[in-house]
Amino acid sequence: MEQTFVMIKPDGVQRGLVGEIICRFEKKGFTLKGLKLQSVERAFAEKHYADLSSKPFFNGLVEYIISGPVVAMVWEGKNVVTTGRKIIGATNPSDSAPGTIRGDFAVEIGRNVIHGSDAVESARKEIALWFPEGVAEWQSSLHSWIYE
Ligand code: DAT
Ligand code: MG
Repeated sequence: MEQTFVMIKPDGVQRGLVGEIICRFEKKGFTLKGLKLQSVERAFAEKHYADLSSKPFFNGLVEYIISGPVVAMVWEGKNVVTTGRKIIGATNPSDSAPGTIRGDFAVEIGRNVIHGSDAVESARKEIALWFPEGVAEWQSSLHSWIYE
């Protein structure tokens, strides 16, 4: 089954949005496979965002990610990468639809509360980076009520 990496950024943690965000993925029917609160080092944040290292906002982005603890998660389910991105909403909260996490809880692109992998391949890389110890193996007892 497909997995994605989701991170609640330091603003989401500081603003007390952890429960609300987990709730949205849980209620959708996705399965939580990994979860930890963690402060990350600069080099680790740079590795996570390596693809953006040439962007003018890269340094600010890294400063933001290391400014406080984040909540790193792995969620599993059918099409969870694409659907997870829809639950999260557009990168710039000015464009994120109401009902999405960024649409409901963020105003600025540099404080957009949450990260979600953008493709199955990047999800695989990000899960390996953030959860080198591996994730839990379990199946929800609700599985047959969510999948036909
Ligand atoms: P996303 O987080 O939606 O996958 P991304 O991977 O393009 O977006 O960029 C990673 C983060 O970098 C994004 O969540 C916020 C920040 N960012 C992106 N574009 C930006 C810009 N033009 N100005 C400032 N920050 C930006
Ligand atoms: Mg991205």
